Amino acid sequence: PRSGSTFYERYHTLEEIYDWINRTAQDNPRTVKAILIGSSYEKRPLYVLKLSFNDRPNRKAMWIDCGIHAREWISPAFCLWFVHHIKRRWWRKNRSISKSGFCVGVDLNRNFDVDWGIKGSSQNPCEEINCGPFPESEPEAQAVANFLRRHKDTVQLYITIHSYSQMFIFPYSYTFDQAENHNDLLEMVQEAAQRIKRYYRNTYTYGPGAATLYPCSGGSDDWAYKLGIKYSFTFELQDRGEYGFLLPPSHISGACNEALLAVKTIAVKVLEK
Ligand code: ING
Ligand code: ZN
Repeated sequence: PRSGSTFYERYHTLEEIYDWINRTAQDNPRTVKAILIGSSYEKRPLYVLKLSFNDRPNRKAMWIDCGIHAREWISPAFCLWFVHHIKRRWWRKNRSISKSGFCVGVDLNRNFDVDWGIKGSSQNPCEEINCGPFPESEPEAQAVANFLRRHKDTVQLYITIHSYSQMFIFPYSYTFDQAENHNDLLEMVQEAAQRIKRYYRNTYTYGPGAATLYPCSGGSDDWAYKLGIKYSFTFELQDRGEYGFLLPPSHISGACNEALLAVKTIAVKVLEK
């Protein structure tokens, strides 16, 4: 192999490709599935790699096959290239390498020290919602937590921006208990959503995380709230699933202007408290 070339810039033996199929499916259990569809004339397994964001039924699909003709080496190389390209765009976690060295990435929004590792998260480093080996194990989560600990008397409002689904979430996500200032928080996001509706004709839903989205622990907004930042929010920006994570550039200004209006609305209300 040419030195300096990556795995995807080389040709591979069938054994190497089988290893790659297994590894790719194991590393991306939610988005990549290996499905055995039969075997070759010489009894070697034939796999389909199914790529998807989630398992919503009746989604449109595309089929690509590579290597129908044995001597056309670039063809299977393209299939590996394609899967690599697609799954990189779908990455969610950070890039830390687990102790076993097998899978990459911790979900930073499960790594905060609030009911860590209990709900909606996984200890398995191969999972998309892996909470890491212990709370704040990740440098990114630790840096944010350290900064906020140092400045918790100054910072009155915490907002973490995600996508997608057009939602304003506030604590708690780790429990169904109501936050002590639940009514204030509700009033703030309600006002934000109403103004977005009025100015931009777009719908945002809102409420406490566990009840509105799903119960899960280790999230940064719950952590910041328990640190003492009484106004703590997760924004889920556009859209509601049409483009999902791959929001086209032409939608950036619309999405940001809506979020801006929400930030302003909430910030003004916090100042009034
Ligand atoms: N959503 C958040 C997630 O990390 C969330 C939802 C909010 C979880 C608050 C925990 C606390 O799953 C996205 N889009 O990542
Ligand atoms: Zn997110």
